[in-house]
Amino acid sequence: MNKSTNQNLYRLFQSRFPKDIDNIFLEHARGTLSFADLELTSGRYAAVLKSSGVTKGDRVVVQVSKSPEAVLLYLACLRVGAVYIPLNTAYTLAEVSYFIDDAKPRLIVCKPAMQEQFSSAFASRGAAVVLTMAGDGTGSFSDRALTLEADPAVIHSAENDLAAILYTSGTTGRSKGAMLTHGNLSSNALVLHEYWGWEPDDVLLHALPIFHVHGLFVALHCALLNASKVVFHTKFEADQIVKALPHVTVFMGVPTFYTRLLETPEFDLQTCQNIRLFISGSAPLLTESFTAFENLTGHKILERYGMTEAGMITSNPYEGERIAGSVGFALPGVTARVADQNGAERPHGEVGILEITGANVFAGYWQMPEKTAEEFRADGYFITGDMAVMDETGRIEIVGRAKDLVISGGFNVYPKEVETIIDEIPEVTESAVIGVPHPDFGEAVTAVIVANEGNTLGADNVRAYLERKLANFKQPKRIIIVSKLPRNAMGKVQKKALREQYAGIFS
Ligand code: MLC
Ligand code: AMP
Repeated sequence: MNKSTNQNLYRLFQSRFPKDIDNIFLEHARGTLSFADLELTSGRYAAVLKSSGVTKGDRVVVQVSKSPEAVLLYLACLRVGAVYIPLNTAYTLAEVSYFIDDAKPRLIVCKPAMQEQFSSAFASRGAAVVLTMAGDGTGSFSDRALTLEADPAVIHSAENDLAAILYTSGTTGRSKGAMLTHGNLSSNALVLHEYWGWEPDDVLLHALPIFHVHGLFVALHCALLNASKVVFHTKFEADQIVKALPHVTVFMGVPTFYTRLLETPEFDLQTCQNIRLFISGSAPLLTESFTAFENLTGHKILERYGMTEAGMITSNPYEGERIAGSVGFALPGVTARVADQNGAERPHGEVGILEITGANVFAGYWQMPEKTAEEFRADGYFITGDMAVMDETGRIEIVGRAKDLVISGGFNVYPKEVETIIDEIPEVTESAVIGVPHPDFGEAVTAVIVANEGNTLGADNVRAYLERKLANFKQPKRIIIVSKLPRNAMGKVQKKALREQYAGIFS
């Protein structure tokens, strides 16, 4: 590729705009937004960013409700070369503070209700500006946009320039910012668009959050590359999705979306009459769900596998066989191997850790060169931390995780982070947080706690403490107080034994 050409991801989207720029891009609860609107308003938003002092490489932290305007804000950040940092809307002020300290943004965009708290908490931290954006798009950000001319520019970006930082929690309990470049995002989007056979008339139904890879990059980027219309729901509500599905051709979701659809009486063959492709990812899709879905609708859900640090890594084939329990093959441009603890390749059919290379693999963790080095092999392979088996044809199955991680409804929860906060409670001696099978969320965060001797610590006390400190989806769905935790001969808590003991509590 010619290094002098502009590798800005927004440029790529522009190159795919439809011939008729008045075609609809987003159809949402308040109306529609055309590609012409996208270009103009993201240009206005770019002008707001610039007038707020944001220049290339500056971080912009965004914690706002899902809305069409929030999508335009992301695109505006691309246009000015800012580094977009979306945060889960459930994060508490305590959690957000960590990200602000770490990322040192030039600008924060938050919900209007949070403006006062954010301004007073972060003013001293050198974040120059706090602007607001509500779920209906109003707020000081769009007020300012109304006073400015659209800036038509798309800043020149190299492949390696940062486009976004997405925070992922870590096994140490400390979040790491995965740095994603324009090149990472473009290459993955182009591959997925091709691999999943996007067709000119495709319409995407979008119900995922837009602060994670799945909803923000995978879904939106494919639609933008295809100049497709996106039917945009601000959250997943099964009854609303059932009504919308007959009018679209592509749907993407986490496994919980599919189990909830299967439980909705109105969801049937008719609902799916125009669907070309159902895609699932972010957590394992149970074979029972895959089969029940096929029996009801005739559709084999296409399961793919990915992660924040690398976007999409593997996918079941669009044209070939989609197999339940398998995540398919390494995507074109991705090389995958199953390795032992030292990075040596394991024979086909044997379990090991999945390691990958490719243009999709991130540029490292923000200001954590040592952590970054730990997660890469000397030959450049990134260690995913997922346990996998590969057969002789290259087909991959994810069979477990080497990292201590719970995935609940598609959101990652690192037990260490929850344990650290529980252990702050003076009446707690120690705790172990585990994931337990859950019919709706796949896994549910469960805390097993030992209280100090003679103490009457109750689950309610723990809950009240955690509420202030942790996002709601990280809070234990069950708190169990015990007299001691099982340990092995080395004194290490045996989480496997706990997972087995409590495996049935939600069934
Ligand atoms: C909500 N709640 C959850 C939860 N989501 N609890 C555990 N796990 C979750 N995922 C809790 C809330 O805390 C609240 O608790 C109650 O459920 C109702 O909240 P809600 O907001 O009304 O929930 P709901 O809308 O039903 O949300 C469930 C969901 C949502 C499954 C629709 O979690 C969701 O959209 N998940 C998608 C996650 C996602 O996009 N992952 C992609 C990551 S990218 P209480 O106690 O207050 O009532 C990635 C890479 C890749 O992993 O490969 O894609
Ligand atoms: P995140 O860090 O939020 O991007 O989550 C990435 C993790 O989600 C991966 O490392 C896997 O553990 C898990 N994951 C994503 N897709 C799948 C899938 N299809 N099957 C099993 N696990 C998955």
